Amino acid sequence: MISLSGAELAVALLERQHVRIIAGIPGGANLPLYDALSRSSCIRHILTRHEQGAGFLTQGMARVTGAPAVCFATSGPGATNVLTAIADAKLDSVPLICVTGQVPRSLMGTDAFQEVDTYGMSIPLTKHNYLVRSARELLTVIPEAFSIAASGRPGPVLIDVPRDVQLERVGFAQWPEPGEVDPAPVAYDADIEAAAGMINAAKRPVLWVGGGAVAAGTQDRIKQLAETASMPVALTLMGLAAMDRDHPLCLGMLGMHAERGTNMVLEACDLILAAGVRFDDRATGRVQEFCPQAKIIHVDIDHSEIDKIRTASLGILADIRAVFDALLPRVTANPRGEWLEYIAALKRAFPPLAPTSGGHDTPQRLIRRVGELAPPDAVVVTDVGKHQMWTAQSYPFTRRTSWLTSGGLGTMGFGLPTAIGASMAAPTRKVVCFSGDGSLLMNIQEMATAAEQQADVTVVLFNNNCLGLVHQQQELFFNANCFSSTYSIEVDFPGIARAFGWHVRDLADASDPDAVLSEAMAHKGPSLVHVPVAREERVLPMVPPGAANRTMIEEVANV
Ligand SMILES: Cc1ncc(C[n+]2csc(CCOP(=O)(O)OP(=O)(O)O)c2C)c(N)n1
Repeated sequence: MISLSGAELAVALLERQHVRIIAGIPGGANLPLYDALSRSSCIRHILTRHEQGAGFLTQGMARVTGAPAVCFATSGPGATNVLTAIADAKLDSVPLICVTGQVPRSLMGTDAFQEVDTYGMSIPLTKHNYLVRSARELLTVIPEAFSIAASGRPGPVLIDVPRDVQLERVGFAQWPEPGEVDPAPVAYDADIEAAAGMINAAKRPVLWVGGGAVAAGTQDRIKQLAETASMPVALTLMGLAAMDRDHPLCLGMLGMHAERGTNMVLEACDLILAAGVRFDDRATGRVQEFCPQAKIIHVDIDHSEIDKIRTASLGILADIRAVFDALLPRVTANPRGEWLEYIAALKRAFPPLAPTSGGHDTPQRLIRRVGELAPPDAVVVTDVGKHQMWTAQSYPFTRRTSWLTSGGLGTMGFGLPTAIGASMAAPTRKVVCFSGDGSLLMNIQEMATAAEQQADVTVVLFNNNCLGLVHQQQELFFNANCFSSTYSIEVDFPGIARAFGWHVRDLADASDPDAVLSEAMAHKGPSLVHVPVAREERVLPMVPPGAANRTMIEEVANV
């Protein structure tokens, strides 16, 4: 008979799930868990400076590996602080497992010290959540949580464990099996046949892929399918690393800040093979006017996505990789010369605004240059704002890039802790984080965590001393009434980073910016590259929110 406390059991079950790093912050309600964790011989704890930082650091690990990763938070403020990272994981389908402490069962519902209804608050933000009522329940809850987080469409799971449950002793004869990924649904052969027939018959097909296709590991198959059928590939924000940016059939990103030609190609296509996309409004624009001439084949592992926004001509519920494997031998090679010529003409009429070579005179060219200096398998992270869209438009993504951005929730503050987590999970890979001054300040305390861990993270900070993307929207859509989007003091970011023990380089006074950038990129350990940027640097084109994707604003007069 094995006899353990609930806390010891929880830690042992996490070890059996091959968890090797947990990020978090201790407090009264999870101290038994921390006490048990201190005796683990294989799990390392990363003490962040804020629970939101712990949540995003954990997301960084989960996003880079595709496997569930775990964070801890205490009850009350610990739990409320981590909720943003959980919501973010839900919208971007990230297998985050959050274990929170709760007040003892006898105090629940009494407004006890640091009591909030973590279970209730997390229902709409998680894929699944648990309130554990006895230590014995942990034997089923923890393996099940790992299985749910990683199976089908991945997502966050929260496990709330009252303090007295952590202390309760439990005896059991046998360890449960670790939670595994459930088998994915399999497509009907008739649907694969029908999809292949539709692709073969199409004159102007487009392959449209998103985060789901990347999560399914379909990068090589996307290239094969595109090349066989001469089917150009449009990418959502989350799908940007699904194809080499410089491949001739890669159309880049569609939607609000697309390549202009890409949105026009989608206007003209007669078939879309949409794989692992969720028809998000930032991608489709006014959805009634999205791809007006196209039939839609929608492939997704989550049945709730099919027909959710646009009714598909053919919906296929299955693992995208298996679907592409089944499709490839049935798709006939076709040069589609007329279609590719039409696309080339569109590209000539609407030349890409993204640079094709790196430089230092604009943020976009600098991003391209950083990409040239980084290895092809770099982990590229962003915060949220103009810098995020510039990166999406200009970074030379390859099929080996890991691209970590807050696509669904659009959470400022995502970048730094996520980048630290990515470097913890992939210590041999280069991690670059493009950030803005507004975003960086939202989780800047995690610079201390990065210094402590000697995380190999290069943060490229585009400092325009304003909330740039909001400022741009006010310029465009609120008669340039730029209220509350500029700062009246200039924060000394290089000074702050130095105080946290970071390596710092400033392009403000660099006589040879390329040498400075190259040296910063070669540095091992946390490093900041400070890049002053004019407020007038805009993200263009821009489709006004709610408008059709063909309605692109291409220039703005300075105000
Ligand atoms: C937590 C959070 N609050 C508010 C917003 C709304 N918002 C979107 S972009 C943005 C400005 C971002 O500024 P900065 O990080 O400096 O980047 P820039 O746009 O200047 O590149 C704001 C406030 C958000 N996305 N996330």
